[in-house]
Amino acid sequence: MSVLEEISKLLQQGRMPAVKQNVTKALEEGIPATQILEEGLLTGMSAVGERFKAGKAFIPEVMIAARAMNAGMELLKPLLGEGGPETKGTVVLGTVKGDQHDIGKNLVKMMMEGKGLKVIDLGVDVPAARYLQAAQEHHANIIACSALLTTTMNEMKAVVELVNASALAGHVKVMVGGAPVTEEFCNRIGADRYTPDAATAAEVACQLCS
Ligand code: B1M
Repeated sequence: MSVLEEISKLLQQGRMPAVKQNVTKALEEGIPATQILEEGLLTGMSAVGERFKAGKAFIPEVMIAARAMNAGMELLKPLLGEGGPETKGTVVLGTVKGDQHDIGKNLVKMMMEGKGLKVIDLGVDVPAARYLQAAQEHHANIIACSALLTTTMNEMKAVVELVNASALAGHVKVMVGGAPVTEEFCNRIGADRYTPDAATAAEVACQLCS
């Protein structure tokens, strides 16, 4: 098994120290950082995402794998620099105003980063105007809103309305998700895409950015 396959396998097992060791080994073998990222770390994280989507992996496994990916990424970051891979796109992500739930939102972030997207995480309790401000500041392709409460999901409508009334209309897509959110709700408020889980959100975000 090549060192890149080893990294992918160890990441799927959530073995952070071993992932770090093998990333270092791969660098010592002269493998470019971008290749280690794409064929080792991101390949491993994609596989975890697929298993999660199929109900064959669970939240703790995803989080442990993401921790291993982040540890590997830390070693590569200084080498990726300007010659590094173009990010596939930029996503501004947050849990909407009034809502403190962030476990699902954090999973979405991990899956998106695992797909090579740059994620600007605004955290929880994010007012509509803040998404817009961040999207402008970071030239984002997507605003992604998570909500877990029926009382807060309407804040997503405010996000869509603000985007539509701004210069970002037509340029920035709005994605919505979270337990009470449905396809029907997404269509009703005029958001661009609803996705039911974090892995699908990451896939759709990549499609929207391409
Ligand atoms: Co609260 N809570 N909670 N809670 N909580 C729920 C959501 C609730 C369903 C429990 C219940 O009554 N059965 C209920 C909501 C009812 C409703 O409105 N329909 C509820 C309530 C009422 C409350 C409080 C109001 C309770 C109170 O204080 N009286 C309060 C609100 C605080 C606030 O936000 N202002 C509250 C507080 C909390 C805690 C702080 C204690 C804690 C949150 C901790 C944290 O997030 N850091 C908490 C928790 C943990 C839950 C439950 C138990 C679990 C939620 C969770 O993390 N699930 C939840 C009951 C339940 O769901 N069983 C509940 C795991 C997570 C991975 O799933 O976030 O759905 P989820 O994410 C999924 C998908 O939805 C999707 O991807 C993930 C899977 O891949 N997804 C997206 C999420 N965001 C997405 C975005 C996308 C795409 C997909 O695109 C952008």
